[in-house]
Amino acid sequence: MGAAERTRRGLVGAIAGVAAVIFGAGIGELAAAILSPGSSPFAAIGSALIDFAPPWAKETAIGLFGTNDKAALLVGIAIVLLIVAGGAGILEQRLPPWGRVVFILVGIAGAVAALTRADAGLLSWIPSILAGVGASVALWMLVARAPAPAAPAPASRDAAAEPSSAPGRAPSRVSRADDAGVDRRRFLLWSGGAVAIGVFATIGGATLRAGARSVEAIRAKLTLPTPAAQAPAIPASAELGIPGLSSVVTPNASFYRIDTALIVPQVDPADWSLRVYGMVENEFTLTWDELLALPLEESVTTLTCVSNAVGGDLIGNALWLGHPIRALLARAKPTADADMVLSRSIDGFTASSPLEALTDDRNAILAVGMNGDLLPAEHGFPVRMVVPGLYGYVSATKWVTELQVMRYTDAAAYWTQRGWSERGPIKLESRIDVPRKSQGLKAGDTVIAGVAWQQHVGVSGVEVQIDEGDWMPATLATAISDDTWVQWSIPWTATAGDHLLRCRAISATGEVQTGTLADVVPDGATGWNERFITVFA
Ligand SMILES: Nc1nc2c(c(=O)[nH]1)N[C@H]1C(S)=C(S)[C@@H](COP(=O)(O)O)O[C@H]1N2
Ligand SMILES: [Mo]
Repeated sequence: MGAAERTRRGLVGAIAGVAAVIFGAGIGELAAAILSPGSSPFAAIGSALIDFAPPWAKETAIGLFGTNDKAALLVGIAIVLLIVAGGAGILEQRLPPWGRVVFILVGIAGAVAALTRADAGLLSWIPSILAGVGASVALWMLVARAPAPAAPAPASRDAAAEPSSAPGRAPSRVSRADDAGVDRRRFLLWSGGAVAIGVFATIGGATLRAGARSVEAIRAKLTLPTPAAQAPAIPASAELGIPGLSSVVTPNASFYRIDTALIVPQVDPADWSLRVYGMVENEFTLTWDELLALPLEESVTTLTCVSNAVGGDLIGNALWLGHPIRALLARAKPTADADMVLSRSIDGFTASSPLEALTDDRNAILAVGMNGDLLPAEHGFPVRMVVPGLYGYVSATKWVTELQVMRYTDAAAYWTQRGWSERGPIKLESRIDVPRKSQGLKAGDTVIAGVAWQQHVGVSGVEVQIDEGDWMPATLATAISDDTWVQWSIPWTATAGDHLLRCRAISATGEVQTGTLADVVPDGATGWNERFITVFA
């Protein structure tokens, strides 16, 4: 076989492989939409990749799984799959049936991944297996229709040598070159057909799934229950109103989102329940209606992600509505030797919170409302936890369905298994928000402003340093409470040239924010936020 012929055969194999995989993936997505949304072969593989992320990805992993990273992950999986598909097609042409075997193996891998999901149903393996089998049958059919090599010279062939009365086949009067053209067109037609079916099946699946988003419709029809206890009105002086400064309450639409869920869990409140069990005298289960019948209290609490780097934006402040978890635990009666509550989400995520933080006088709540609305789906609808003073990964379980009272020595939560600390009290931090840009500031009177926080401890002051000079006290806005961040500002007469701005907070207990840099792993970053800025004349 010449080099040109080898390339041609390779190309044909690759086309067959890619078309077969698009066909199979489409069948899989459609089957998943019908059977169970979580079992999409794509989502199953993506979720498994998230859970089994290798150590080098761990470092920033909690911060990584924001919204954009999930899209990037899916695109990445698609690209890898297409490359594997092309390779398998080439393999199938050279060494049948090994290309088909590759597809079956990928399908099995997807099925295993789907079955390992916490929300896996009995049928979760079916879509991936259908996808694998579908792709392999398509590959087999396409390769069987691969165009024959073009003959070097049509004239060298003797038409009479062809069996002139082969059953079902008219005596060949066309030249071999024309035959090749017909072959090629037929192959491309079949390949195109496979791709078209795959694309239509994918679109069909997506449409079905969108229709099945009935949970969103259910959510839209619900109204937030009236609070038994309202939060005190937020003082006007809590908001400095400086352009570019983060607003003291973060709107839901711009609230940071961090979780490991590739597909946002769709939980119908009617199906929701919370099981409180483990080392308790009185195990019980709470339904949505039972929860709403309990007194719901408003509170304002700032949530922070342990992956928030110094100066980062994985922090937000909201008005929550929920029932105190300490009341539920009082009803459950933990035994004396318990020291931890493992909260579990419907998708298998777990967080380990100190029993004490959920039973002391702080506002640890089972929240149903966020900023006057029901929880948005991506923030945990219908029910999540909010605990002042603890990073989200050890406390803020969204789509929460279980509270298991236990001991730290008996279990490790999701991120603890991945190298993060088992406990995560929030560290004292502060951030410069304005001046925002590192370029473009004009010399003259301006303002430096930002936010500072150490939830449940509180902030008593913020200091700012310009060009390594003396630390100068900034003015604090009124803090909503010790459980929230506080805005701060300081006037600055900016002179032309390059400047270095720093800020540090002082806690309510007198602790000065350390300048020692610590990475986000294993229990949160420390260090001063610095801003380099060029001021123009
Ligand atoms: N079910 C579930 N809950 C979760 C997580 C998760 O991955 N799954 N991530 C936690 C982390 S690390 C953080 S910082 C907060 C973020 O909450 P938000 O997305 O509402 O801002 O949710 C927590 N709750
Ligand atoms: Mo987090």
